[in-house]
Amino acid sequence: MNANIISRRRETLENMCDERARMLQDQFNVSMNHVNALAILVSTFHHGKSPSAIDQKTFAEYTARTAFERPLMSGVAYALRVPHSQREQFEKQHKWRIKKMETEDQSPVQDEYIPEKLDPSPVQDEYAPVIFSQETVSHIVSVDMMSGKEDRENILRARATGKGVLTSPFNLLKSNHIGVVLTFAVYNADLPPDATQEMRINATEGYLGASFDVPSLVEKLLHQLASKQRIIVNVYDTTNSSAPIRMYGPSTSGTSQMHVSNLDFGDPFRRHEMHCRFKQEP
Ligand code: WA2
Repeated sequence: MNANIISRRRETLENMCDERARMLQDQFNVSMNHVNALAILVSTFHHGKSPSAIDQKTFAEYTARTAFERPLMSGVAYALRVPHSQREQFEKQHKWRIKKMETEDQSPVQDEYIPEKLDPSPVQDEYAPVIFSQETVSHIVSVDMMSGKEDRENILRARATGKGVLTSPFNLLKSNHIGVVLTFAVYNADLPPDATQEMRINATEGYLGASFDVPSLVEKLLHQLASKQRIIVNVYDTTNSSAPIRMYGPSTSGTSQMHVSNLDFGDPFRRHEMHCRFKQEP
């Protein structure tokens, strides 16, 4: 093939890939900013007012009406920090037990992930039961998010850093689709930007989290673009460069030309990439 054609073809692939990566990154960034604003909303109107101006009904209504602001999030929820010493009082007040998250050996039908059927959480130093949720993730209400490995790591890192943090890709509850969870800590005080980890941990009231259902929401995004049929798109978590985790797209092998576009989802602890290839050889 003519060298000119080859280089034009490579340029087209690069442009298409960079455009898609930029779109995904921008939509992630606006979604993340809105989840950050929700954490401030909970701080201001739940913890900052007595009595609280937010209950489950208000939270569900507000998060449904503002869902368009978070195009890459399948749902948002708020988990309260509950030390073991306050568990009994908390459960009496809410009239339900704090439940343990169960990811394996759940009911065979995913739709039957019903919090009422879960076991109470065993004794722990502290818990993070979900008290408010968007309707789309109502199945996590009353579940202790510290009882799930990925959610727990996110909670600990969010509250120690004061930043929005991301999990590695894992299977989300109920949908069983691969996804990532974004978490912001909610504090009881306006902490100075240079607050120590210890100050942050002590000031923590709870955790505002959002789930990003990667296959369905990335598909929806890419579908909006023309000439989708021409390229194959994959998204990887490349935090561990020797063991990248595929988050989106078909499992692919082959020797056809590939372009890699960088993705920045705003958590310096994680690395992501988009890989693009043409479907057909020239
Ligand atoms: N949200 C939705 N589906 C999930 C999930 C989750 N976590 N974890 C597993 N499947 C309330 O960080 C606090 C949301 C966790 C926040």
